[in-house]
Amino acid sequence: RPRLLSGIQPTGVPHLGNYLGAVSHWVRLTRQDGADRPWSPPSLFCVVDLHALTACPEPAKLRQLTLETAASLIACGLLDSPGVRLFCQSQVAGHTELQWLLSAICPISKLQHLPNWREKPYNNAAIFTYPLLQTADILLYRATHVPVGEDQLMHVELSRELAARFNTRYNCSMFPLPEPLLPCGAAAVAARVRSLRDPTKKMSKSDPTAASRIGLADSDDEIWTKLRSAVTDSTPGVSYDPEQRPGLANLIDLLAALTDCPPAEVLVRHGPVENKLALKRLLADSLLERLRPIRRRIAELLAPPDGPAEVARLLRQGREAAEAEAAATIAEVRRLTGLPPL
Ligand code: AQP
Repeated sequence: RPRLLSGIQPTGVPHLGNYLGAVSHWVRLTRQDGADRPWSPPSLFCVVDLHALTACPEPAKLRQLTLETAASLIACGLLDSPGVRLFCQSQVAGHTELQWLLSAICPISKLQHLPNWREKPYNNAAIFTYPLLQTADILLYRATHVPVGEDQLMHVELSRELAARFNTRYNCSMFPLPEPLLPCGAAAVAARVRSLRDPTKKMSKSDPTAASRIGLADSDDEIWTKLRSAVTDSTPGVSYDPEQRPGLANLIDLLAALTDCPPAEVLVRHGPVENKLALKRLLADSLLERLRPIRRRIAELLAPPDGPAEVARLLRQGREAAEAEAAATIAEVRRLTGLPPL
């Protein structure tokens, strides 16, 4: 039966790319109700703290960001629909066990072909093998659909290949082949939100330049300062041309995704947009309207005396649901592979 699963790394406060490319899509998908809701509960979302270890974070920083990431997802409304659960990856033991079993059937060349380990500035074995952990994250819950941004497509493809390989090797139909779900409709442009400082790169939590991204907890002033200085080009006026004017197209794409309007029409609908500053002002208005309630809710969830107790409670509830699913998969996988039961 269809099952949704996705995750986010606590490597920084989630940014507009994470929000438009992933989290708001998760919220939309889990809100499909009545006869239209295809998902078998629980729909699972996790803060993938084991993945974040590849960047060797300070322990206190990792603890804080795990909490802030969870609070950000809750503030975006992720847990507002029944049957949705959020948990912390490292608190469910099956992820690493399944990763090991999958590493035993994965050819080394499959990992060598993935670009990330060459692009990241870290030198550790986990940066090479983490796509296997990502596959385990998905297969542990026998997820069928994985809503992600464009940068994750190759990793979901690996999980399809390994699911098929496992099924063939052990002559079973243990794992469904998971499918990626990219944002669609007007939001499709948000599958790859670009850096505000360098439109050839994606917006990223780990970019050392804070002005390259808009964080979900940024203040009004921070948002406006970053937007005002967003890199565009020296051609006068405003037009939508992703090839020739990628910086400007990124801003138009953001406005399109926020206002649910195709990018080619957004300048007409909001027009006339006479110059780049006017476009940035329009975008700032839409962004602030969308992000202010989220920022307020994040602060409430993290501020004592009530939170982070509420965040911890919701993570506990999610962990219980995830553990039940994970235990069933691990028991079956141990049987199939010839390992004794736990
Ligand atoms: N720029 C982006 N545009 C659209 N979607 C994005 N995602 C990430 N960046 C963009 C999507 O957000 C989800 C969670 O991502 P992640 O935290 O697991 O890791 P990531 O993809 O590596 O994101 P970052 O922000 O770039 O983190 P760092 O800097 O730590 O590597 C995923 O679905 C992703 O596609």
